Amino acid sequence: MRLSLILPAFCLAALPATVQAQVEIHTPWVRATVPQQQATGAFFSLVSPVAAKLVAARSPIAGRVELHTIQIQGEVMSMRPISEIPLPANEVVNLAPGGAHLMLLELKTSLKAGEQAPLILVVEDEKGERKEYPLTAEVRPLDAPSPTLQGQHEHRHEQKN
Ligand SMILES: [Cu+2]
Repeated sequence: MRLSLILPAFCLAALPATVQAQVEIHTPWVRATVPQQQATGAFFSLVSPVAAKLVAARSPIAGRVELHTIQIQGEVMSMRPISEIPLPANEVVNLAPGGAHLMLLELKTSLKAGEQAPLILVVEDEKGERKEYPLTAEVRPLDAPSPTLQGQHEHRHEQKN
């Protein structure tokens, strides 16, 4: 008998790891820059079918890319590099303004809204195996609101970077 696999329309579909351990990456975008700006943030949502972690990223348009988290102390918000971002199995992990994000540093070009920016994400599973995910992120205006996935509530803090 043939089993039919019905996938929900949204992206929380969990396929067995043996069949498909592909991390889904949704709505990748980077914030546009002004001339001379050296750094900008990259944002997206991730869903991994198995427990994994985002451990690195790189881009041909940036000298280096860091994983950042936001710390808020009183009125002051600051960014701090972190070594990894956990991806619990089948959970939507949002990298969004005001929270964890990628920081593209030492930019080699300015980014205008509507352009495309290449990014490569490196995800490591629990066995320590790494897989790379090349993607293309849309450059959005400096004041772009962050998209949310599945109507999830999101706290947003304005960030200038
Ligand atoms: Cu940052």
